[in-house]
Amino acid sequence: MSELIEIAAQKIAAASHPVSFSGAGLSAESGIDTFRQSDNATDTEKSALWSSFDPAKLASQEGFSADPGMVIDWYNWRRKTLADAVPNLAHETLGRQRGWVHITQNVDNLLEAGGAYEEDVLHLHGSILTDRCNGECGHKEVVDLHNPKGLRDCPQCGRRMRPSVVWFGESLPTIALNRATVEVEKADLLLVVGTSAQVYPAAGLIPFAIESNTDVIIVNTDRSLKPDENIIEILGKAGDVLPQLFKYCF
Ligand code: BJW
Repeated sequence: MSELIEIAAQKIAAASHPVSFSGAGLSAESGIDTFRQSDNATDTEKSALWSSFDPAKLASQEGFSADPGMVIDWYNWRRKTLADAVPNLAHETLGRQRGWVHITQNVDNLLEAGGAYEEDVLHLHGSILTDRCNGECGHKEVVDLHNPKGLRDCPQCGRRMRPSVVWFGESLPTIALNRATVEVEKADLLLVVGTSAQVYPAAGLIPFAIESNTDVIIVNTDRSLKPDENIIEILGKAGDVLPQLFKYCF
């Protein structure tokens, strides 16, 4: 493993257009639950969000129509956890790098809190820090994470307010997805951290990079992708592994 880390660290130090692509595992060590529990689940994953909740009921327009109060309560419970969370060593390591673009599926702000510039972070699945109108009027509100408002109507048009996140069956934000695609196309290195790579179109960025012969380094507590000769896979916690991978970058 230390040999793999050494090879990966040298590739990271030499990259001229490096891009990171992260998922829930990046924030797991900050106390934010992941979504999916693998067969070899670690302690952090044992509390995976959807081992106790049904995703279709919570992160979809159908679920919101069926029980909007439950969906808002679930998001507000997650918001209160995030309110007290602090960036972990993985966020801080990535956040300190300049010249990197960070594509993330995470709806938290821990990469930015770890030092990344807002303009360098592309949130493909939106943000839990704001609410928006579930209709078309475009009204948005910043959420007080410690004291989020419950189910309510949009003050502008009367439709329901909802979190500004991307639910199943909804389109990803066009600007972020287009820019992510361009950045991965230009990248000479893609560092994939803490994603099960099961949710599309975001997960499609990984095969896209592999097909372009971009070096791909994966950091995950569990095997998440099929072995491929263009992939270096490092098994371990992001907060342990990333500081080692960036040892030549400080
Ligand atoms: C650690 C660690 C540590 C733990 N260190 N590692 C093609 C094929 C099949 C299906 C589809 C397809 N294209 C589209 C679909 C449908 C669907 C989809 O992908 N379904 C799959 C589940 C099969 N996709 C969609 O619906 C998307 N929309 C869409 O395609 O629209 C099309 C359209 C076209 C035209 C008009 C309209 C629409 C939208 C997807 C939205 C996903 N939203 C969610 C919820 C966001 C809001 C919220 O937060 O509540 O996003 S789902 C959830 O999964 C969340 C995450 O961002 C996303 C990805 O999860 P992630 O980050 O990978 O987390 P986990 O938990 O799965 O994995 C954690 C990993 O970390 C694990 O591997 C651990 O081992 C590891 N780990 N601790 C390092 N310490």
